[in-house]
Amino acid sequence: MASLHIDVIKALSEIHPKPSDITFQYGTAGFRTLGSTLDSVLFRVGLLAGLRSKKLDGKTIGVMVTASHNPEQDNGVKIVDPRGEMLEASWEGHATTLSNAPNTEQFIEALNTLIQSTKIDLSRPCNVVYARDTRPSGISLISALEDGFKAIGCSARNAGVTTTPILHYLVRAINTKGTPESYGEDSEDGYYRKLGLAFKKLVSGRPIIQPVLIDCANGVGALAVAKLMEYLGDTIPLVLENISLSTPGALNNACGADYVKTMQKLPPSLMDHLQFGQRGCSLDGDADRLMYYYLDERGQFHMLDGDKIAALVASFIVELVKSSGLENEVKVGVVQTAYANGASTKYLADRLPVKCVPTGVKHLHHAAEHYDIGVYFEANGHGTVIFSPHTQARLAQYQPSTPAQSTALGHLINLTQLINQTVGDALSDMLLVEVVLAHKSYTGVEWDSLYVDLPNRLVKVVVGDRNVFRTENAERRLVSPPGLQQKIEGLVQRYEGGRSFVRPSGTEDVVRVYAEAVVKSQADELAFRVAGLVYDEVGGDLAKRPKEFL
Ligand code: NG1
Ligand code: ZN
Repeated sequence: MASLHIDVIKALSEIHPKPSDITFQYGTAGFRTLGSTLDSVLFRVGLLAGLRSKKLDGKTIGVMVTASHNPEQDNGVKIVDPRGEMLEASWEGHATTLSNAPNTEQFIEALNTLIQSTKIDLSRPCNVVYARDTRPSGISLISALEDGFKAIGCSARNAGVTTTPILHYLVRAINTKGTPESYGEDSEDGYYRKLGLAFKKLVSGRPIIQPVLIDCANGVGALAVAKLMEYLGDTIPLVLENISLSTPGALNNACGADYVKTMQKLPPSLMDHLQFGQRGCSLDGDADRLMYYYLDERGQFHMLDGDKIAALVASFIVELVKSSGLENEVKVGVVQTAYANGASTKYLADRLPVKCVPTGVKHLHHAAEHYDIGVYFEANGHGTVIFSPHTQARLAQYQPSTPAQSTALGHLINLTQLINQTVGDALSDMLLVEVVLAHKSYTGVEWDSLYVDLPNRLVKVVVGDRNVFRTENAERRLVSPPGLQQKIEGLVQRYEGGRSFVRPSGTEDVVRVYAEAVVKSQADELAFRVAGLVYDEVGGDLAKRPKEFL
């Protein structure tokens, strides 16, 4: 029976000591906190990824170093399972345990416990592929990670500086190479080629696409979109903004998808760049979120968020399935979270099955797998479409009986190639949106008018311990602290079209409060009053109570 190389692990672990005053947690988006505190975590994740690969008989595991839409000084790391999905939930706990072992000795003990409890055969090979976004702290964090790979002795492929979705793509492509399920060439170029080719086929014969402005959030998306453009030819003119990768502090600062969604306005840097009526979109720092928008002729800002993308894309796919003659056997469904705008849920539920799940991509992804074609989007712009293996096989062998059916079938097959089915992908989603708009001859205006968003407001409340807030019913009701839910409902009743819910964040030490109402000022007021209830509940200091929490 092979065993760990204790001497090697010891020596390397001593170079990456755990800070004594920090407790780490592998949350919904992996580990995420100040980049300067993460050295030991990265080293340990290196070993954990190696063990995960051994456990899965040498399948390639992905490791992505990023803190997505968070400020530049933050960083993070998450592990990607062999099919390109998020790490299996039961291993999140193992990651947390390993990261918190106070010293080398106890870290090795924790490793041994993990190996025994999960029955890992150390003689198996291990393979990983890893990448980082453009954060300056990523450079040294990557070398800590590489020390972890060295300590466990795994073969590691460096995918360099790239987007999160490209890393997910690579993981699936490597693991399916040479099999009937082959996902594509296992290289970054292979990814661009696959998307570019599918896009060209899908827009061929459609009217010329007007230039789209892309806010790259001063992040890695700027590099990726520039490369993608080489494979798109002249099919779609893209104008890149916020591409300063070397300006300190610029990443996600007053730009990017999270800024647009939270502030519900145009990033100031785009003010004189976006023409009236022109479509613009914002990526986040690792290019897995996408928010669209346009300015109308009065200069008013219209946001087209993840819910609007879901509505556009799901309706289009339903139409294609129908036109191809497959509507009785291929069922399309949508997955959302409680943050989905109530108007979007109504629009979608009138047309197809809609499921609501707790926040976090893994919940959405897994629920979407239950449909033949599952469309999932978070309101913040993270989402994708997944086609079940059975559906893909059916599309491949189906014999259409009319030319119209054949055209629709061709489009569906091309969509399976255009869409990054492993995870939400801003680049792939942007091309998908443009395909649908081109097919429907929609501008932003027609797309926006599919339904009218209910005014809404999202606020956060800083509390001592967010774990006292527990929820049920896909996070739409609080079960703890006792009595608080009734108070919230009492308030909600007083607002026309009122809806509000409270849940602890999975990525920050805060409680989030969401509210909707028919009128914007009422949505704001409801959010702040519920936030006030939350604040009072946790015994917040009245003197420090934010004054807007009425
Ligand atoms: P938390 O912090 O749990 O609300 C946020 C987003 C999620 C998801 C994760 C991962 C909102 C309200 N929440 O989670 O949807 O994207 O970050 O990045 O947008
Ligand atoms: Zn992101």
